[in-house]
Amino acid sequence: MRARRGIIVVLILVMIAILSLVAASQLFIAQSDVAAASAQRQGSQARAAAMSGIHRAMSLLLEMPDDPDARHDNPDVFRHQLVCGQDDKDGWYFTVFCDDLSEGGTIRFGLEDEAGKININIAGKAVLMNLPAVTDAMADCLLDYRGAPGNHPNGAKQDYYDQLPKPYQIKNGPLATLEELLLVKGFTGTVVFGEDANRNGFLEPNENDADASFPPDDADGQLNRGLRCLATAVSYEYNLTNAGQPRVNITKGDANSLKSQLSGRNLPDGLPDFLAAARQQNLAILDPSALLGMKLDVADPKNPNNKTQISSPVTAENLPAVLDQLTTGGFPYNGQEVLFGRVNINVAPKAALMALPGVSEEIAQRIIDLRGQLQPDERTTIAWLYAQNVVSADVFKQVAPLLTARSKQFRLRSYGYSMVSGRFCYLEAIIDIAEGRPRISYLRDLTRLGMPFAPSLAAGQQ
Ligand SMILES: [Ca+2]
Ligand SMILES: [Ca+2]
Ligand SMILES: [Ca+2]
Repeated sequence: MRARRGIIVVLILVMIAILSLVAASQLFIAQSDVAAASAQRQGSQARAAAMSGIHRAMSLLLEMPDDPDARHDNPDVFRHQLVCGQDDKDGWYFTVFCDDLSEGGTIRFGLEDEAGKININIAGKAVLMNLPAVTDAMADCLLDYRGAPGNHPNGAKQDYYDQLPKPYQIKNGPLATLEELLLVKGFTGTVVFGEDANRNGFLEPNENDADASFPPDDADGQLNRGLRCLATAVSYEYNLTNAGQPRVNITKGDANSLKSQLSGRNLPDGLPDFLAAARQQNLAILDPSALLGMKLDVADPKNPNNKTQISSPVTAENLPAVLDQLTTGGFPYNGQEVLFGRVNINVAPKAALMALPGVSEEIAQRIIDLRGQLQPDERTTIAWLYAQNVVSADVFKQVAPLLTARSKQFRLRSYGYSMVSGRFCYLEAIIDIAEGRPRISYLRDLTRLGMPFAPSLAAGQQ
């Protein structure tokens, strides 16, 4: 009897032990659920904070689409901005930034103009080869990859890609993103992204230790940023005047219809007659800049053997109106015309300017020095490049077809964070304002690259 009672006591004790174990583990599960929910909430808050940075950039572009100074480095709008909460203890912040390409620069608090870069879908071989680390063979491979016409002796056709361990089709068309360059033979991660593995604009120890750790680098104490800040796949604009009117195509229609289209366009006296005469002769004018100093032999209608020479009335003074109003055509799109990949002379960094034909380092530097002194209305066309004697008429005519004075797409990185939790979100976006209203045309989560920099640096506390 006593033995039975003893067994019952032991059984009861075992049951109690099991029940308390179950209770403890339930409690543990409940606690982990709370922790997971909190982490998830903080992750969503970090993402919401980073998205707020992108939306701040969109509203600035809506208000000031044509003010490069307002968007390029504006810490009051983009640096350590409180999104929700009260202060450093419970607040969520964003910082919007991009690379500062000036000598010794790290980051600036603003946006990058995609039109300030060389467009990899438009650039010819010579321009591509002027980009850092792009060889003759790499330029040929890119031309082959995008299906550019012509013979590219050092390129790679589909058969090369068919023999890769994981074969893929080449695009035979424009690349959608800069990252797509990584699919082109020769364009390695180092060429495209340089040494900046975490894409934060700062040189970290692993980015300056040669091959001791990823990424590969040259340990020279300088951050090579690769093509990322100099090349783009997404720059375009509608072929419109600054007032938003379609430009007049001087290579289309007969002489009379051209003349009637040109009336009321505020063009120099005599230019409609000159263009009508050129049209009558079916003269190929490749770009409105060609009208600078152009001469034309015109036959006397009564005596066709008697020819007189007429001169284009386009000069440095009236060049802005000529370039704003006239075109030699764009790419048809949605019932309008689009110009792809023109480089914005008002914002392009030095290395992008130097990739253009006829632009030496000295000229690139002069462009940069001078554009900071121009009035906003002088920057509305590219005419200042010639009117201010930065380049000769010959160089201007060579380079003008590749240039614009506008930007319509902007790249930025937005970092959302709290000062205490250690949670963060790191996004990269492209905002497109070509249609007027800003829209996000590209969004990529870079959070896996790690924290771009400590929140205290964004806050200016170190
Ligand atoms: Ca870095
Ligand atoms: Ca390294
Ligand atoms: Ca280096």
